[in-house]
Amino acid sequence: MSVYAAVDLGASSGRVMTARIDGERIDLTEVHRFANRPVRVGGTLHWDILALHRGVLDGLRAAGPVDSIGIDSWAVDYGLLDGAGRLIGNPVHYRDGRTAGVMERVVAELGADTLYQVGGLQFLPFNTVYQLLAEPGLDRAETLLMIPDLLTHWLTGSVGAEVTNASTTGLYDVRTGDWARDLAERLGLPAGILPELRRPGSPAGTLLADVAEETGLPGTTPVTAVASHDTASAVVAVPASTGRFAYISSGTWSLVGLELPKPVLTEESRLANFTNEGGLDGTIRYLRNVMGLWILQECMRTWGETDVAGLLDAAAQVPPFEAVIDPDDPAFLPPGDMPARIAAYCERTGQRPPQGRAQTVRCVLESLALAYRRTLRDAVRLSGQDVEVVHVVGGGARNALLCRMTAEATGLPVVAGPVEAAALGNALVQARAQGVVSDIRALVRQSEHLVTYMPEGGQEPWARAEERLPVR
Ligand code: ADP
Ligand code: LRH
Repeated sequence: MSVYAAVDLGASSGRVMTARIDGERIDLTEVHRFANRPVRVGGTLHWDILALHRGVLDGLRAAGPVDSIGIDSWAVDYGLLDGAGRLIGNPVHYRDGRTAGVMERVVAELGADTLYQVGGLQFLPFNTVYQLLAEPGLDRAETLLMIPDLLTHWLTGSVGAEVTNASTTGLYDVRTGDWARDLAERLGLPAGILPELRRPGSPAGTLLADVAEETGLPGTTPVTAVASHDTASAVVAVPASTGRFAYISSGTWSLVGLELPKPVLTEESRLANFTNEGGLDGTIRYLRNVMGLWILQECMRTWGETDVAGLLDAAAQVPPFEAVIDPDDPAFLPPGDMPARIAAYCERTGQRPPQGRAQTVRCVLESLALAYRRTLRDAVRLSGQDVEVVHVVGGGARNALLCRMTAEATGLPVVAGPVEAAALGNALVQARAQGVVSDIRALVRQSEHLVTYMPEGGQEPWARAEERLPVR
């Protein structure tokens, strides 16, 4: 029996899980979960990075002795170290407004095509490259570490840039699999701060003496670079049994797309705003960021409501398609009063705003399912790869109403689970690196309880609802 600690930090919560693997099965146990609450100070929205580090240490203590540790987190955000290895400022949240206008300026200077040919990324205002151009601490910086690399550094002292997360920066060349140093220089960014790249499965050091003391673990415990972008780890654990599958990694964001052998960098793909992020073993995660359950989370925060199951039950009872929104409208990106923004969107587009909480939730879920329908259709068209099943993984796999709507809207069977896909993918990459596992997806299929939703009812009402949305 081998045991791995998977640290998985999502935008809404962090967790430390232990994964026990006997070659036939993987059993995941949550040993510690903590809220990930951003903090606004001096007008800037930050991650509470020390609280996250504290959560990692507490979780590792709760985990007990393990064969290896791996860390994954959300993408694009980073910390900068000075020449003495000290953190310069507290990492800023990708939803902070400091990048306003930066992407537009860079696109005007370099051209969208140049950027897309190199990075292959969806144009999102918070991509690391745009954040760095709005970064006051850059002139003192010696090293850029993405969030999982920073937390790994604090455990081990080692410095490196894991590739799946590096691929979300806009400074990584998706064609060569190396940093795009030329592009960095052209933008006036110091390419010297980009650390050596690490592939998932490679060693990332052993625990520092103070970390060993704090966690009660032996200092010889290895830390392994996993597919450290949480979405990459989640895709690793998609329990697909065919190559013709799509996935929706469903949490704060919905990452909707395909796994491909090579990037799609066509003009059409750029105009459809698809991303080509790096996956395990050189695969490409060809997907789009759909705003996701973030909108529901912010509605609940606004209402002071914590019972998600109760809200979903109520939403299932109200009439369909009263109002639809484009969840990717930039109005929904920053934190705030989402019910009011949904109402404003409806008024702007000549629709009657949802009249209560259940109606609002129904509107959000139907609008997400519609966005999945559009996105998957585009992904298939742009990549030429056909799809026969949609796998929903992450916390959103627990949302039966949304899974049912997704099956209807796409006309495809939806297989829901695993919920903790990112932690599973994290642990399984460690296990594979130690030779304990060979076929990751087969092991997930054997171990996890999955629920299938068949597309009942025609796609007709979805096609009509789609016509109410702006063409994009
Ligand atoms: P992240 O990694 O982005 O923090 P998660 O994968 O943890 O996100 O998913 C969180 C989401 O899962 C929540 O926003 C919520 O909508 C959904 N969720 C969690 N539990 C349930 C549940 N019991 N029923 C329906 N949805 C749920
Ligand atoms: C999901 C995620 C997504 C990124 C976003 C910033 O947690 O990593 O893949 O685009 O956060």
